[in-house]
Amino acid sequence: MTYTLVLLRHGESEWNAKNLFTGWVDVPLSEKGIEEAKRGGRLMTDAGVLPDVVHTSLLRRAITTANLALDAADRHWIPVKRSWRLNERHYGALQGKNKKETLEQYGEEQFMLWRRSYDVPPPEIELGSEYSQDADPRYAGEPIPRTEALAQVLDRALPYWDAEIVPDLKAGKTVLVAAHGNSIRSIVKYLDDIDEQTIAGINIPTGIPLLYELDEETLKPVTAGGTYLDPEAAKAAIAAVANQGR
Ligand code: DG2
Repeated sequence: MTYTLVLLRHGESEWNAKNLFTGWVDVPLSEKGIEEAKRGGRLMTDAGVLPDVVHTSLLRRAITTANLALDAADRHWIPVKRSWRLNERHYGALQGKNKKETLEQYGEEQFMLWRRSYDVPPPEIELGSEYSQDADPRYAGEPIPRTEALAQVLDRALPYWDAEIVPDLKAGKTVLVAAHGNSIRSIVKYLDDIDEQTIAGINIPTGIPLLYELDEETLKPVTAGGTYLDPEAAKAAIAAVANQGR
């Protein structure tokens, strides 16, 4: 027997479309992102993968994506759990900056270190600045970061995985996780035992469900890397994420 997990990066956001570093800034989906989210739901229906429970971040691009996808799959009624631990990685002082301009200003090496290195975080965001979250009531009392690399995302996502997601999987529920490029990369790294160098080359497309069947004993993937429900579309979209900024 296997357990079923579906990882879904939100549809394109308005800031993805504008090529801005987003992180914890709470931006909405673009029109294209809304359509991607609905299509994600139809892909789940067509594949016969119907979630019993959904876990989301606290950011509206993931929440709206989950709502639209589940509505399209006629599963809008399932229980929902949300946590900041599934938020996008905090992009520190880069939040709100244009990716192309940042690449031009700092050069390829620094740009990619900030975007994809495992443990080099961007500079910290200034408290009280336009795109910081220190006064945001949804994070009150939580140990919220001022910047994060993927390593820190994994450190805060893993306790949530163990405490909230694993029990749902073990109860035999089909679990949908609606989250973000880098919070999903951290989960993929953990599930597939991907090393720190290799994970730099793994990108997650928007709005295409990634299905994992997990071994019931080990909770490790039966098929390494899982299966995108639209593999062809995923290939093109992954390349586009990899090339952002260029
Ligand atoms: C993007 C990821 O996060 O950007 O924060 O800019 O998945 O919430 O759109 P998402 C952001 P990259 O790390 O791919 O540059």
